[in-house]
Amino acid sequence: MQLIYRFFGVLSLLIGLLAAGCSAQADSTSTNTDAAGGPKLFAVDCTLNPNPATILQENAFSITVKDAQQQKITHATVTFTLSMPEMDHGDITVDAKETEDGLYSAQIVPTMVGKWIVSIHIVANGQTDQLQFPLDAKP
Ligand SMILES: [Cu+2]
Repeated sequence: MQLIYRFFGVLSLLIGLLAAGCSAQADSTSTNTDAAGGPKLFAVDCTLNPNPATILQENAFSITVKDAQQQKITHATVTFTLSMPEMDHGDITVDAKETEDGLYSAQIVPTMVGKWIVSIHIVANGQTDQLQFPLDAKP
């Protein structure tokens, strides 16, 4: 029982940290760690504008990708996949474009109000990493 409690304690702390990353001011960024808690290949700063996201319109979602030495990672292949963890109506995947060195952006369009997860898939230098960011979508 105690183990389960601890697990959820750590999990909710992690989710809290990740949520803080994307629920900060629309024009601010913050650093997030690997959701899996493992050794992180890439450090990601994430920006959502507007924040919270607005449904049925384009919202700019951007990430800066760096390595463990804080060097920007260029020429990565980055996709964002939106899903609603509490529902089962499919995923929306978009390819992010590198708009400046190490900065990858795409427009995301949540289709309904509620809690969404953006799964960020990064392939760079022969390595793959995946991070998850929760976000809220409002009318
Ligand atoms: Cu839904």
